Amino acid sequence: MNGKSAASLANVFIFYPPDLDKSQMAPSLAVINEPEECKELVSGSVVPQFYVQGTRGAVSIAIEDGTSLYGTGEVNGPLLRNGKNITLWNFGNFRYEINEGKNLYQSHPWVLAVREDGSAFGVIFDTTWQAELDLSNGIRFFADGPPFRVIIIDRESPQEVTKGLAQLIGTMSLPPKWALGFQQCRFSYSSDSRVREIADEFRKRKIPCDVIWVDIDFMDGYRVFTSDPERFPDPKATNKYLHEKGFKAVWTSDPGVKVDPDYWVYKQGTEKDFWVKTSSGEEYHGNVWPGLCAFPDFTRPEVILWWAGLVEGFLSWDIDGVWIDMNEPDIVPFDTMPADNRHLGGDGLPEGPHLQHHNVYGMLVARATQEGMMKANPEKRPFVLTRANFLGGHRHAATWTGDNESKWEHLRMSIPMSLNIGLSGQPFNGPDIGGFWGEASPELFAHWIAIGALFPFSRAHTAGGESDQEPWAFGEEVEMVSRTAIERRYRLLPYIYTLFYEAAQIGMPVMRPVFFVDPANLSLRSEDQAFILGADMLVVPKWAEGPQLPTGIWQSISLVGEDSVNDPYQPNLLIRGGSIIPLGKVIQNTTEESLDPLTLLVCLDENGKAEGVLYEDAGDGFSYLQGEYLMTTYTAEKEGDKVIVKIAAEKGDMKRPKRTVRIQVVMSEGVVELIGNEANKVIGGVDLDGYST
Ligand code: NBV
Repeated sequence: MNGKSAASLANVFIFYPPDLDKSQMAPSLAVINEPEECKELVSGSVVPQFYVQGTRGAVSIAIEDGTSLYGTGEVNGPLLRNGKNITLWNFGNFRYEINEGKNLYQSHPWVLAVREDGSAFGVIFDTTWQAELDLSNGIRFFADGPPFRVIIIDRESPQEVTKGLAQLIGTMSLPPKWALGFQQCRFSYSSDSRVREIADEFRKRKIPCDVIWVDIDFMDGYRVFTSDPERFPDPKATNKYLHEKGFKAVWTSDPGVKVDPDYWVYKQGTEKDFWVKTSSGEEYHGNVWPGLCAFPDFTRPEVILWWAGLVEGFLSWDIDGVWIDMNEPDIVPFDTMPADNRHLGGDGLPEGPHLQHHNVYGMLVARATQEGMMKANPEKRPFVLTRANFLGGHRHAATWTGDNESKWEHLRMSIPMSLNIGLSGQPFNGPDIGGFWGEASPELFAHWIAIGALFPFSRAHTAGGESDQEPWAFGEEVEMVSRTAIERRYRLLPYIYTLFYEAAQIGMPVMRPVFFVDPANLSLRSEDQAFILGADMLVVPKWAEGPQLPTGIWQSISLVGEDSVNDPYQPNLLIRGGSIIPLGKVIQNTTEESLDPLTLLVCLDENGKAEGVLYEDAGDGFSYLQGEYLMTTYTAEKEGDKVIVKIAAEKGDMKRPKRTVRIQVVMSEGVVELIGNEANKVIGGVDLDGYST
């Protein structure tokens, strides 16, 4: 899927402005599979109008009445983007407040438009320059740079457009399974002993958790890739301790390198002349955590290679994942480097001002980091988390939505934010659970973790100086709520992992808007309190006010003994009629065996049928690419009083594990269970005698 090649893609059209000299066009950093140029337009398809507004290249696209707009990347506000105006200029916008929150940490020059009849089109504005997207009157886009091309995908549904986007910009690679577990962070666990304490608490209290994060205070004077000799004297030993307890460790890094002639990273970068320069050719310095910093020019391939080498060294501490922060780049206070700073480029990427390369700076740091991880551990799937990114950057890293605040408004907003990021090509994302700035009340934290445990990326975090936000920090009741929420996630992991496989294959988001169930149903178009996980599980938060829910059969389910309908905190989880959802058992982390027993949760449609898929593999490494996986399609069908559950299809070379299979048929009257056996194609027949279904 990922790789430059001319591809003939259904209903994808490229438009070039008349004054664009294609030979001068910078290679696209977003689009990696070049579609063939379309010579003839299909009648009725969308045609962009190019024009110049002042010094800016501009495009406008008219939309029919009743068209709903989405995507546009990481943005605040509601799911529906009609009427919104955003700036594409990556920005360390803590609390999402500065510039009225019009630009956040990432830029996605992409709009998904769903017409009244449920058909859809998507638009890529293929430029990296600072830009503005105005959705107040159709779709208008203005870039502070040369003319740029526009790519339009016009298909029968938003799902097909989303897949088309992935055909052009590539898909994420399959993450290691542990990265889908629950994760705990804070700014900062200040010492090796505090990290160990946190890990011990999770295990002692039996709250499942896969990852402990180590934030900037481990560094020696905030010098990236160093550790403080007092507080973290032996990072390898810290990680060994975590590994022995079944945790993975993610440590942070920043692109700003302290200007210090005695610091090896700064010395190397200076000797090699790798720093970004000012317009007059001097080494540019800006203030970040360590004080004055120099910034690697990541537009240069040799700088990417050098940084990848540094990351490789960093991983010799036995780090499992790398977190990249401040890579907009964020320069304190509230700024970035001057727009006329120079980047040298290379490998086809043109030399140019920061105004041109700013929006991809963070993405290039992510790319270098991912390459470094691959160099260090070629046999493992890399896990990188980045704050800044650009359309297509999901190929290099997962993301979180930056510095939110512990307030209701941001808990509510986290859902449309994550949905729109998912609709912009990045399936692996989520907010800081509990909120970063400020103190969450026990009530707010309980609600936040109850929903946050169901996001694709699920990590609790908080800012320096704020009170603790671990699941037990708010007393017994919230601890219980947290445990239930996280246990629910762990039971759902086989389903979530299967969704990630789908995302890696065809680019479907893991967390999807409710309107995906029925794109022609206009009443669902602005629903952004409830969402669906994959296609089969509806998630309705307890605080949702008048949510617009899809019609059809949806049955509430209980995963760990909770009452999904009446629990005051846990969102109501509903399974779609016609689907089979695979569940594991509650485990404390993903190093434990989860699929014996395997539970198949079956909910029949009005014709008495259901179908679902389970994807399994080693959970890490690349043997799955050689066929070492097992993908099973299960079907269920009502025959007389019995529901017959079968293996309808299987793919992959992995041997089917011997395990117990619990079939649970969910009906309005309750759940009927049968223990089945995968030794035969028919796993079991559940007797529904006495139930009406
Ligand atoms: O590294 C410290 C923090 C980090 O915890 C947070 O998640 C980032 O968004 N970082 C920002 C830098 C300082 C924020 C005040």
